[in-house]
Amino acid sequence: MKITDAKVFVGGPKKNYVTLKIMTDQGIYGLGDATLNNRETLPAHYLERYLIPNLIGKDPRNIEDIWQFFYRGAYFRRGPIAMAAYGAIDMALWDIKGKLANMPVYQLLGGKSRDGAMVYAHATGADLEDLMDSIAYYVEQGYKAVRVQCGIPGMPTASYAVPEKKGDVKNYITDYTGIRPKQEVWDSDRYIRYMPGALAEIRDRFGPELHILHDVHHRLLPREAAEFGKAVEPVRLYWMEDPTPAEDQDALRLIRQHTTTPIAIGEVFNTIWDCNRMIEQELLDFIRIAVAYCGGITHARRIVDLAGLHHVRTGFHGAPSHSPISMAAQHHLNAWAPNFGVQEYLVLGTAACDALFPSDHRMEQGMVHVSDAPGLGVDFDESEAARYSYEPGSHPVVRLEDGTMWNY
Ligand code: KDG
Ligand code: MG
Repeated sequence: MKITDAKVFVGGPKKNYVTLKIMTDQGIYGLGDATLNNRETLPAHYLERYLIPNLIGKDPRNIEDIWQFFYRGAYFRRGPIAMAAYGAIDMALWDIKGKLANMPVYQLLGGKSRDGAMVYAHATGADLEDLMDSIAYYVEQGYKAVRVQCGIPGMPTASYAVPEKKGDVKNYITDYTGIRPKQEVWDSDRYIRYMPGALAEIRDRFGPELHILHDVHHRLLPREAAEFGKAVEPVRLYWMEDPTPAEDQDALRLIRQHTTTPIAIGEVFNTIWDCNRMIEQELLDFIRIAVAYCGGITHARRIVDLAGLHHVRTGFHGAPSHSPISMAAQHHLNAWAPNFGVQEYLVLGTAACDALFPSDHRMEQGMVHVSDAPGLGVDFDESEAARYSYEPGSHPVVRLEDGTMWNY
């Protein structure tokens, strides 16, 4: 069996999805997602220019060897752009293998460990009252877990994932007005003074059963994060996400020594080498990698297995930038992983997105039920894809009030 061709498509409904389609001499094709939010054309270019010419003629069943060929063969390894491109190839090859075996990918991984995988929604508000309405909306729909973010009184601008005005649903992931970023102003002190009380009010209002998650988005110093984690202990958060910038694996030790609030980290990691020390030293509770820019199913599974040895559960990244293809790859891993925790899940659920990526993965009452179709269980409609093209966008940048650059 041989790979005969592969194509890359960039675009989607209000998204720059990077979709890879690998064709074979047996008429079976596989789909992968190489979307790297706001840097979408780079993995696309890497695939088209460097990787696809080396894929043609290879046997698509040799998933491991193809992964190693690209990773070890590159010399300049790792990094989000390369790992997103390898990840798309890897997903597409698992899709092909599943179609060949006439089995859904979760069966090839070892079968189901659960019937449904718990997901969490994003609730947001310009202020606490606005956030309460947003949480209530998701709770009424049956979600068992909700991430909560709200505006901080006195903060000069809206902060991470928070709308400027009450009732606004902010597209905080990407601003499509161009590649020059908007600017947010941040003040850790105001945040640490306000947010623990707000989280306590949310717990009082929604009761003990709701899983409450909160994303600090890399904004605090280790000592501040330790103080924050300690202050929110009575709320019993499901997790405190990205308390400090992710590059420093050892920073988590100080936080850990001071608080039992669970720590989730890893949405910017690309390889096992970005997180092996923190996992082995049990400095985190949830690993947030994304199959999309972590080298695909082959490499993500290695991280999940290492995590499982150290009581670390999964909480895969699932921001709206992930296309339904990599979300499907995660649904299969979530169905299998013995150490599954929760899946971030943003309901894009628009008719346009469903038309571009038809699938029968189902989300009901805050649980995803994986499709039993062979392979990844998602298709891609090329005639729909022809309606879209790349639109430049960017994340905001963050500064302190005196102008110092800070972490988005
Ligand atoms: O592209 C960056 C976003 O994916 C990120 O800001 C979202 O932190 C995020 C999350 O937890 O979904
Ligand atoms: Mg996050």
